[in-house]
Amino acid sequence: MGIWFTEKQTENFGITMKINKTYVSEQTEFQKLDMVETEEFGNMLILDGMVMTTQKDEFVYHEMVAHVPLFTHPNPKNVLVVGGGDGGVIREVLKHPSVEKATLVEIDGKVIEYSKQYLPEIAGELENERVEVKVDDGFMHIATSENVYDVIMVDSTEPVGPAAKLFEKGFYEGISKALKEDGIFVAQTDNPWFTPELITNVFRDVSEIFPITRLYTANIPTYPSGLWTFTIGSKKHDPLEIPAERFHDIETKYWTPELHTAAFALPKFVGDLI
Ligand code: AG3
Repeated sequence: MGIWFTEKQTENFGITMKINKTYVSEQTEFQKLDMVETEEFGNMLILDGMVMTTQKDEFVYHEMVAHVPLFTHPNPKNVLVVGGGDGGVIREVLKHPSVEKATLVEIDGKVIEYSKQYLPEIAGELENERVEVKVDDGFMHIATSENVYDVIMVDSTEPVGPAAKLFEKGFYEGISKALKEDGIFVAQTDNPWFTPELITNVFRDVSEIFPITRLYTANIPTYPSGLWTFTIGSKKHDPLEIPAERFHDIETKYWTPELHTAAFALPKFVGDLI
């Protein structure tokens, strides 16, 4: 039998996993944090009852958040990750040799602490010398940054609790200001089955600020519906017009140069949302 965990993804639908062990179950200053070992997906971080990452499928999300914008920019040097305290996006960012500095601004220091302890192959690069980790409010960090970043990645939770303001138009305006003149940003924008309006609204808001706005998807089995979306806002470089020679060799398990473009081919009902 064992113990089973269910994330209620909607009022009437959920995903259920067998739990072998609970390492941490704690109310932090910002959210409920659980770190568990699952039978099927390895160690897993849960925030406010929602699956954030698992050892088995984390590579999909982290590669797709990092490599799509980083290959779209011709020479990304200064990169910011908002949220993402597990360190997975940072690990992927560092695979790009042009990146001189990657700053992580995570509001909840406990996410960083427990990820280092229980998700070492995800969080390991947080100690890298090219990385600066700040335990701080990403919204405020953006509001006080001007013309500094080449690429910004928003690796947030869902638009409830501490991350709610990271889905508002004012935040995207701040991101635009924090980016350099040819900057690019990407945000995780949930799934088209249960949160279609979110995708529509974010896409509209971003396209009112950025001349190039694009939506792409990836398959993430432990997230609601498995079909995940990401929204890109770019001032100059189009992710669909990348010179082939820009793709340099990196070690990945999901991202490929072909997939970089294919990920923007949307199922009809998803394309109809934007
Ligand atoms: N951040 C996005 C997770 C959203 C999942 N939603 C859910 N389970 N309802 C992931 C953080 C990984 N670095």
